[in-house]
Amino acid sequence: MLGNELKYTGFAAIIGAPNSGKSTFLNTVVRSKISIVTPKAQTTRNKIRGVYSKDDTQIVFTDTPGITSTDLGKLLNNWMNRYSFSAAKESDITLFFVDISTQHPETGIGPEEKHILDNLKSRTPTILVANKCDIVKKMRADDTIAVYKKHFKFDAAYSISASDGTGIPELIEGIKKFLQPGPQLFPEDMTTDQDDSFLVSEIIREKLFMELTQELPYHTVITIDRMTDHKSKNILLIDATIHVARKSQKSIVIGSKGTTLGKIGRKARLELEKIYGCQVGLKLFVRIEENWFDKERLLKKVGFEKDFDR
Ligand SMILES: Nc1nc2c(ncn2[C@@H]2O[C@H](COP(=O)(O)OP(=O)(O)OP(=O)(O)O)[C@@H](O)[C@H]2O)c(=O)[nH]1
Ligand SMILES: [Mg+2]
Repeated sequence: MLGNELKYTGFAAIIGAPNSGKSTFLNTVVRSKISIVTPKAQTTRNKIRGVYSKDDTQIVFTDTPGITSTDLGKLLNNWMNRYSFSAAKESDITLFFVDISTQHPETGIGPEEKHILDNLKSRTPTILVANKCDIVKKMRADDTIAVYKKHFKFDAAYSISASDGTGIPELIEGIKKFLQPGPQLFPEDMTTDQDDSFLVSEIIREKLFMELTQELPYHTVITIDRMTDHKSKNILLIDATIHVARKSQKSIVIGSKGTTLGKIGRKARLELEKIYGCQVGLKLFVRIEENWFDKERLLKKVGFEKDFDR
C-alpha cells in the first residue's frame, strides 16, 4: 500500500561511461524493459527512473546517459553529461558502473572512468559496480577492482553481470545498507514513471540506432505527434517524426525506395505490439531540423528539459 512504512527506501543513481551496461542493469533489476539498450555508445539520453519493489524495500533507480569527456562541442552531449552528474548529486547512493571487460589491472583506470571519478562531486555513498563479469576471468576482475579502490574511496564494490543477473541480489543487499526507513512512494506494480509517448519514442530510437551506421543515429531525435488508443478496435495508432540534422541525412534514413525507414518502422511496431498487447499502426515521418542538437531552443522543442543546476 502506498505510504506504508518500509524498512529500506531511497534513490540510487546509475552512472558510468557509455556502454558500461547501465540500462541493461535497470531493465534486469526491475524485470521490465524500460530503458533502451544497443551496442552503440551514448544510447541513453535522458534520466530514466525504474522502481524496484520487494518485501520491505523500494529503490528508485535512475539510469543516466553515459558520461564522456569527448565530443562536448554538442550542446546535447553537454546536457547529457550534466543530467548524469546531477542524478548522482540528487540521489541517496551512487552506483558507478564500469565495463570490466574493457579494463585491465596493469593498464589502470580507463581515461573515461578517470574523468568521471575526478569530476564526481557527489558526497553520497558510492558503490563500484564491475559489470560484464560473465566475459572476464574472476581474478582479472578482482585485480581491476583493487586498482579502482586505490584511486577512489568507494564505500563498497560488487561484480555483476547485468545481462544474466549474476551478483545482482548481493548488490541489492549492499545498497540496502545505505538506505533508510521511509514511506512507500510508488505502487509495487509500477516499474517506471515515464509516460507512454516517451517509451514509444525510445523504442523507435532503439531500432533506428540498430539500423543506421556510424554517426547518423546521434544526429536524430524522435517526437510523437499523435497517439490514439482505439480500445474498442484494440488498436493503437501512432504518428511519429524522426528529426534529422541535415538534408543529406533524410535520404539515408528513408533509404532506397523507403526500405530503411520501413525496417525501422516494422521492428518498432512489432515490439510495441508486444509491450501493449494490441495491434499498433505506426506512421513515421522524417523532417530536417538543422543542427537541432546544438541549439537550446530546438533541444527544448524536441523534448529535452534543462533539468540540472545552471
Ligand atoms: N556480456 C555482457 N554484455 C552486457 C552486459 N551488460 C550490458 N551488456 C551489453 O553492453 C552493451 C551496452 O549496454 P547498455 O545497457 O546499452 O549500456 P549503457 O551503459 O546504458 O550505455 P549508454 O546508454 O550508451 O551510456 C549492449 O550491447 C549490452 O547488451 C553484461 O553484463 N554482460
Ligand atoms: Mg544506456
